[in-house]
Amino acid sequence: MLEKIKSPAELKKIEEKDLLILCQEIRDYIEKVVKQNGGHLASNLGAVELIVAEHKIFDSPTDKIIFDVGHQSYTHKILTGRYESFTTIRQFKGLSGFPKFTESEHDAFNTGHSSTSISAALGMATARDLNNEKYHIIANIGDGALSGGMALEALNHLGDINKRIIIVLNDNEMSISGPIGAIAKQLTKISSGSLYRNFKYKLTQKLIISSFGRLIRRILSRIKGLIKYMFSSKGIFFEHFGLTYLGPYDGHDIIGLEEGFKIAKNIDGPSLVHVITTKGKGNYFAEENPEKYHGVSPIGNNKVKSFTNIFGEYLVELANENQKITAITAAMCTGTGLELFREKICERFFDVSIAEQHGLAFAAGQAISGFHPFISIYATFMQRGVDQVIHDICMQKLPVTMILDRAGLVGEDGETHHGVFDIKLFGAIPNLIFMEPQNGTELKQMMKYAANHQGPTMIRFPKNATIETEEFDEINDNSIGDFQLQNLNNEISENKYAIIGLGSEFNMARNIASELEGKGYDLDLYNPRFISPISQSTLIRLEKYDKIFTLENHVVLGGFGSLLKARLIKPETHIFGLPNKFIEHGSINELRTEVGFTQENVLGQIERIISE
Ligand SMILES: Cc1ncc(C[n+]2csc(CCOP(=O)(O)OP(=O)(O)O)c2C)c(N)n1
Repeated sequence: MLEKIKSPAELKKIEEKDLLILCQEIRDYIEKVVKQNGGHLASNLGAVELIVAEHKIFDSPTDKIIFDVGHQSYTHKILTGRYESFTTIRQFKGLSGFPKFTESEHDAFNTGHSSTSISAALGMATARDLNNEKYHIIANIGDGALSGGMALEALNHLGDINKRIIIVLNDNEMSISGPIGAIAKQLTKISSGSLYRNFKYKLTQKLIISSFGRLIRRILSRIKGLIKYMFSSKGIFFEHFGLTYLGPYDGHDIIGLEEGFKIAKNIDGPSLVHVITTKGKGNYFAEENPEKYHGVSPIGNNKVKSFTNIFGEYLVELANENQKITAITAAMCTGTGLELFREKICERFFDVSIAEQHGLAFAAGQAISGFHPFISIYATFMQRGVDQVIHDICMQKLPVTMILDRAGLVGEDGETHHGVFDIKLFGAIPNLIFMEPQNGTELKQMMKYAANHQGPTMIRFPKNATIETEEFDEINDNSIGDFQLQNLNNEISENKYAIIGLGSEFNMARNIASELEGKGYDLDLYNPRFISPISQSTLIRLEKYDKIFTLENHVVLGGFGSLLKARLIKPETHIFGLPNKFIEHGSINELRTEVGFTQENVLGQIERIISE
């Protein structure tokens, strides 16, 4: 059935009795492709019926369907003309794992970062009304994403301007980890009420077997929906924001959902359809362990130790020694390697939910009160917290250690997730010591220094696997900002050229230096460690070179090399890294090749420059 659906118009023709089979086909297809390509499994399995029902009742692309975060939009992609190309999802030049309006007119708004959907819907609604148009705007948002500050700011604004939008709250009682916060508690109270529970799945299943049963089911759903709409006090929380609350609906009962959406369509103002779904629905393992199956890697991926693993394990060691160390995550406990901390030192572990800005100011509050928080946030999500880093942490010189995980290219998650602007944003903030380690051992040394430093520190590292080696020179107050000369033959030399490989790119720099040495060119090789500050002695030392080559896993404009170049007078500085653009998705190797940031290419260019 599925392969014949080329657009939502064809979905609308499918007979009601066949919809359950269709949903099963969608689930099987998603599982098959995600096994192969990796991707968000549990969230997508949970949203199948919800999206089918939306496309039956609304008219995309005239009606605008927005997906918050966008990681749950696979069913939408499959039903909107992308059935065949879905096998390429997350692959280089294939479909994106998130909505992209360049991919389809049915993708109303690009997403990837959380909690933007209500703001976007509200903006679109004001534009629609100014144009005297009539279409519907639907913001699909999860209970996790609803905890984000932006979503609450948007609700606050909505309560003021009362625009006609439909918020569909996909409540699976899970963010990536378990639910956090007062809103989650409020939602659980609503969904655990007897009216909803009494009317659930078994009854639904029994009534949809015959067409007469389905008719009864539809009538009951309509009556139930209207009664709740008129008399229910369940959604009082949302009603305070001026929303008409509808629900809760069983998110796996298409008939009930359709009836709910029909009621919402006729409400002349903002409404919220509360839908209860099971994350991972239909897959035993994902239902049992939705945290593990939130995002999965393709089959066959070997487990290797990553910077993230080393960070998580070593932080527990440090926190065992120092009772003032706390760990903070913004809804990314597993992704940032903090599960062990959560398990072993739970009283000093804080998940603030999807609230990066709050998390940073919260860390500042702990730090000013004598604690030393380590807050780990993916580099891309840290973009949200620029002001908190500057105003709350660095200006007050507070001892907070900020970890930027997934810095650099991340691969298949693509442009919304690459962490390639952080040095541009945080690279030269007064009072901040900003570092990038070349491997796991150096990461530990940086963390150890950071834990004892009475001021703000930041450490970026990539998604990569890494190694642990013999100890490096210890980092101490006297060596802050010093680049480390790591010449292949361990000699201090008087070469004319220097190559400086930041963090994960140090390996490439070493390989290039070694290749060039074989060709008769001598370069001094530096492991800089520090993005900011750079010590006066290092700057003086670098001034002696004719040419300097820098390498970084970050955009070239405004990155490490640019900041260094701005501080040097004599040396001709050549910067290698990523182009200053939004880089698509694909494997990291494919992307590096696409943008020309490969060892072979950089080596060729450096050789050309020094042989001129
Ligand atoms: C600003 C930001 N922080 C963190 C994330 C990572 N993230 C992706 S999905 C997700 C959980 C979303 O939970 P919910 O909205 O309930 O959707 P579910 O996956 O449960 O369907 C998180 C934290 C993000 N996308 N954006």
